[in-house]
Amino acid sequence: MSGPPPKSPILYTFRRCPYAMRARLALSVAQMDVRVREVVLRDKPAEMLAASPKGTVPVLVLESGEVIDESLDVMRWALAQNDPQGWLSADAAEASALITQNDGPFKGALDRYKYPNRYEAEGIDPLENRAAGLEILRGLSARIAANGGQLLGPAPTLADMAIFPFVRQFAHTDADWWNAAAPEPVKTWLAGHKQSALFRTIMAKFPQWAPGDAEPALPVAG
Ligand SMILES: N[C@@H](CCC(=O)N[C@@H](CS)C(=O)NCC(=O)O)C(=O)O
Repeated sequence: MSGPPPKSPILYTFRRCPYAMRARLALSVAQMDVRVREVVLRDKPAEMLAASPKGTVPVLVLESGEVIDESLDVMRWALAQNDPQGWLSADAAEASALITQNDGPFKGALDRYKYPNRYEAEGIDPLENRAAGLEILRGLSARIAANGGQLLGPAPTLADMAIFPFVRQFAHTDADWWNAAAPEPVKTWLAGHKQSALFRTIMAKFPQWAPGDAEPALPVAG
């Protein structure tokens, strides 16, 4: 990275990005002192690209200059220091399997359902992709019902927090269809996360950051 290391970790984030949301959820619950640089994806700051040339959010730049530019790594970095709600208490292999399914097949179906024009060359059918996504959600829903409310038990853990921002996007693509077609357990699970104080906290709005601007602190839970 260029320039002197920051005094507090700096988070390059985009409010509506589900990967950035999961990072902010963990940083906030862990009460990390992080400064926010809100990014517009079509106008990424040179400082962010210097720290992480791959150009995706979230990017966390630590005081040491170390850069963490994968959302799950940001979550694990925060929770390794402070995990007040026990998000790391569930079986790590089970959590990884669910997150891999989310970030792979579910995200693939979500994008093709939500943004079919981006995949015109593939000749895809958005509704087939919606059906594929729903099939995955039926599996999550059965787990939620069997485990007492969350994916890996009665209380939320890493998998829930890493996955629900993507299910939220899927649900919002056509809210009427979601309300009619989604299984109740996954609907209730999503509604609970969307209404939580933690989620509201991390959805605070910030203006696009530019060099020289003040850097607001990431709002922390509680
Ligand atoms: N594997 C990355 C994926 C992050 C990602 O793809 N973020 C999207 C926004 S939701 C992005 O920054 N895309 C770059 C762009 O649209 O220019 C992670 O987990 O952090």
